[in-house]
Amino acid sequence: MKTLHKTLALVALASSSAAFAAVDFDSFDTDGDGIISKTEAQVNSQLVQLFDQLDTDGNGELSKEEFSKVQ
Ligand SMILES: [Ca+2]
Ligand SMILES: [Ca+2]
Repeated sequence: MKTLHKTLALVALASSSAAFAAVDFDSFDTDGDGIISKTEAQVNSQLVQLFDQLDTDGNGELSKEEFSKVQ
């Protein structure tokens, strides 16, 4: 029973974080150009705080690859 609960918890965690990753980039990228601009990031204060850290090439925009480091 204990093991089953552990497994279920892991499955729930894995599927929810996958859903988060799949949904979020596109929901932030409101103009659909494949990158998140600083303006688009404003909707999430956490993302605003992380923005400069995530923007590893320093071009002021987050690519899908840069954004994927959020997880
Ligand atoms: Ca965009
Ligand atoms: Ca960048």
